[in-house]
Amino acid sequence: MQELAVRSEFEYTSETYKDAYSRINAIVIEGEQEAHDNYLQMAEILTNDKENLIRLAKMENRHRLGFQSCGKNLSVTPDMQYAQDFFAGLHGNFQKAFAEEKIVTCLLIQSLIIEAFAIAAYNIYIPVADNFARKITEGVVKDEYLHLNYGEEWLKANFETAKTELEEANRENLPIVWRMLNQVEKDAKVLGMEKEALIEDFMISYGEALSNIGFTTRDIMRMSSYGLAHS
Ligand code: PL3
Ligand code: FE2
Ligand code: FE2
Repeated sequence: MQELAVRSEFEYTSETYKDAYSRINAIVIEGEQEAHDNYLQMAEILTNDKENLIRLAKMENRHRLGFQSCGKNLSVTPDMQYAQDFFAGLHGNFQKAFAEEKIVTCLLIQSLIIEAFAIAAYNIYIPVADNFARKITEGVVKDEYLHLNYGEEWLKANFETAKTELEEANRENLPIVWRMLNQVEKDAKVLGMEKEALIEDFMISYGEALSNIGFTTRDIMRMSSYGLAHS
């Protein structure tokens, strides 16, 4: 009944909590850094929309600084090497797509998959966060909806030409997300976040985005299940 209110400040300073936080905090910092870099790279391809994409990149930079201060506030040193390894799969696929100027794939990876993952993580984190981190995360998650919307709008406007590449990019990248979720499950639980809740929130944001872009319910069901069975 009072579950939300009973997390004491003591838990946030326990060694168990701080150990899990050193990885989760690093993941979020690395994710924001990569998001920043990804929007700047996309600005090089979508030159018509350059200003807008640079604006999004700057927001990601502020997010990174915010989460760095959350770690400092708990006297936690983020394990950045762990986080770089965590993102290696999506990072590699984004860089490959960028080199081939496959902007549809770049948008799917960053603006749909990574943003929906961030939205799920931040929404589930907010009710169990310490007061300092909660305020920061509440501000950040509002921006992430704008980023998801950016990808949605672009892909919706180009749906007919983007459809095949979107399906292919979904098939290659969604299984990576399920693996990332499995990898983070234990640490997330220490912070009070359940894997099922993360999956549910992710599927809602990602599925709604695919629907707004123009996919049918049938398409969305098929696309969402890629990789789930084998994760
Ligand atoms: C895009 O703007 C940012 C990308 C960040 C990706 C974050 C993924 C986080 C997955 C880890 C789940 C636990 C999150 C805890 C929240 C502080
Ligand atoms: Fe962000
Ligand atoms: Fe973002």
